[in-house]
Amino acid sequence: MALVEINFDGIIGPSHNYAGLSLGNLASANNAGEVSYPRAAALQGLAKMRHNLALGLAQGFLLPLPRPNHRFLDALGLDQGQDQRLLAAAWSASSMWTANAATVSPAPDTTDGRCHLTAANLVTMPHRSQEWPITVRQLQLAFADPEHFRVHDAVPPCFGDEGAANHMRMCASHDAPGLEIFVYGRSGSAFPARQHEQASRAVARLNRLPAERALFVEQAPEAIAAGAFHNDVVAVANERVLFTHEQAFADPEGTYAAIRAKLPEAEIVVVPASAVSLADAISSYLFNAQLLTLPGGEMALVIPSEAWEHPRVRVWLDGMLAGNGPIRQVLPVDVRQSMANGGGPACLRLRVVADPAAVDPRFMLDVAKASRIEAVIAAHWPESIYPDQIGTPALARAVTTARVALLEELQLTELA
Ligand code: SUG
Repeated sequence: MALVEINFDGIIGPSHNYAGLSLGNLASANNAGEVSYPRAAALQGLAKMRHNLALGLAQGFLLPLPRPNHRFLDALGLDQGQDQRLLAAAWSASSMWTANAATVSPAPDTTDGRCHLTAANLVTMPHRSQEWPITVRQLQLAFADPEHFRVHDAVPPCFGDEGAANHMRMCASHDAPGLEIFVYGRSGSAFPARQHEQASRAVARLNRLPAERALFVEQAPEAIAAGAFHNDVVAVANERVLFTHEQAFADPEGTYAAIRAKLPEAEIVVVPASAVSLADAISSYLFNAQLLTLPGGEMALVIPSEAWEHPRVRVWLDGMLAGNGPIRQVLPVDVRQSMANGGGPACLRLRVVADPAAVDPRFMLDVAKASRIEAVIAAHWPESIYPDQIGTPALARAVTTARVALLEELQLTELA
């Protein structure tokens, strides 16, 4: 059985829009009220998946959730118009950011030798708190084989959990036992801490991680205050490499020492604030990157084009590439529609280390299937959404039909 890293990207849903719903996510707030382009957004997402396929990597996907979410509206006693923000919450395509779908502990790390996935409750933001029940149904389909996988419901809503966005796994190679780093926040600034320590600890227990394979680390409060609403906006890890901003963790030196104590081969690449400030890191999304091991063994960093075009970030990246560090390639991708809501390349994917043959093949991507999905998007995804279209029956019909067309194409109508 070959265990490899599979990236499951969220297909960007037909209701993708800019409603400014995420307090503490500066891009979401700054772009509130803009016109969105769901078709272009979804095609950008597919192009990113194709880019990974072309690198020779295993690629999967998760489907958009049904929107508008009538159950959510009914449960709040809303029919139309009384509360534009809650209405927009029921229309959000936010499940595209699958880094927040679940926390994944691969089989080599767990006491029962299965890959565990615990769905994230996402309770801090109303528009995201509705995602997990349907996400669980989808994960149960994709990872149905009980010999290889266990899917858990989200932890109770008293503790906020945002999934893999606040979780990093380090290891000698993907198929070897690893160290799982859970990064939680404490509130205190103008913005909420979306990941609670108790949630992280519960996820580690549910995922059957032995104590020696888990590390719990506090996120720097100044990072949250600067707009790092998830840790994956300021740090990313892959195998033995941690790529991090100097101000990501409350106790950076203590964190690096704890990692090295548990994983002596760890290589920690720290970007100093003097080269790239927290504000630059957050506006460019340098760290919201996919740090990938290519089939030849080299590591590549897939960054948003915004980071490549940022003058100070570019200087730092050019210096890194000219040096002798472990990250040998930088590959920019265009995910601007998602970026405008605070979602870069790393937000758009959930990493699962598993044997691709153990996954339901309907959730795995190849080039031919990418073309079929693109054809459905081109035919059915709205070209644009203006803010005043949210809540209208015409748009509700359009986005519902679009999703059903995709489920039919992929023979996944049990998710209808
Ligand atoms: O939860 N944006 C998402 C972005 C998630 C990014 N994920 C990671 N960092 N892993 C969020 O804040 C904005 C939606 C809106 O405003 O309409 C939004 O939900």
